[in-house]
Amino acid sequence: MKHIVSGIQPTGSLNLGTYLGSIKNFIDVQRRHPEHQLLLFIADLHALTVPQDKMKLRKTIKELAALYLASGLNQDTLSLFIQSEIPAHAQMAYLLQCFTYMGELERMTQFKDKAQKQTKGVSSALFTYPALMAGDILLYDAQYVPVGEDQKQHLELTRDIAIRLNNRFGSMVTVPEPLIPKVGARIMSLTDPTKKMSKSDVNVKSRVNLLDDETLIRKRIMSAVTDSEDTIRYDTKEKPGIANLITIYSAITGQAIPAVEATFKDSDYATFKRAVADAVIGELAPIQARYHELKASPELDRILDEGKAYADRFATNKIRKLQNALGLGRKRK
Ligand code: ATP
Ligand code: LTN
Repeated sequence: MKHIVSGIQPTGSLNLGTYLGSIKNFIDVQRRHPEHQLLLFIADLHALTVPQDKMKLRKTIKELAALYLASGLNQDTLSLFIQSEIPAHAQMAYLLQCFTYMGELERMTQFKDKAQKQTKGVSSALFTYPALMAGDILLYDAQYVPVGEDQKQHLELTRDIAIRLNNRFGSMVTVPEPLIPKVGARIMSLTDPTKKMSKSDVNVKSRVNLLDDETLIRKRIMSAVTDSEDTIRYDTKEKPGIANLITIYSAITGQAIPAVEATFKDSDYATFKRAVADAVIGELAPIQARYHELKASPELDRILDEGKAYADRFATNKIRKLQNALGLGRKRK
């Protein structure tokens, strides 16, 4: 079975930006590669590289798993699991650190950005994060790795490490290819449409969270920052607020941007915003219903157990193969 692997960090509530930019992309990747198994995991070990609150972390892990499932991923070709439940991830991270150079890690821009934001000291795990991520991917011989543009550098390092292992030990791992959405919908903040919609924005009015109720979604969209021109056209420079609402509407309905402009050319902003709110509510309502159903049933744990069993078997074999090649311990089958 060929594998596609990706991880998501359990560090906050999912919002419309992550849904349209990331979850929808996974669904699309599954549709384009029906012969591959998608191994999707909640990257809780990655989350631990910066301080986390125990109760919040535990809640977010389950919430994320249920939301991803509720969003319409095809379960026939999906293994969903929790990273820390597979010991091979931490083992592989250590082994790969022995094949990753300081200079390579020092070049990682995400480390530099995240390290700067830490007020109480920077953990060494934040520095070695890319080796953990490389392990996540190489453990499963992933052929493709769907990620956002921000993860491109980590993927390049993963490929370098894979090639290094193969040069040293023969064919040890598959060299993965990133799948980066080309024109992925970039959803902007509702209060400052020049910034992306983000879960770490202190202003809660800047986003729609996937679990917000209908009244709140309507309120957020109706009060989204726009301009005073009162014509609906796509212009990210002059009219970033309206352009963002057009992008949201287009991403949800599947209508191309010019078609959205044409539909609303005679509408005022209030009418257009009502239509965007209706589209968002219509998209999220079935996801929320399924989410609550999953959270209340044993199905979620069953799915996570199945995902864990599939991943664990594959990953344990790979670790053993690498340990044997390295001369660690006693030779094992
Ligand atoms: P943070 O606030 O910590 O930067 P975030 O809200 O940007 O977090 P991430 O967890 O970094 O969310 O993003 C997960 C994935 O979702 C990434 O692949 C990213 O490209 C995508 N994504 C996040 N926000 C948006 C957005 N506003 N529009 C499109 N895609 C997004
Ligand atoms: N670093 C990624 C999450 C992540 C991941 C992975 C993605 C961890 N391990 C393996 C793809 C493959 C992020 O912050 N978005």
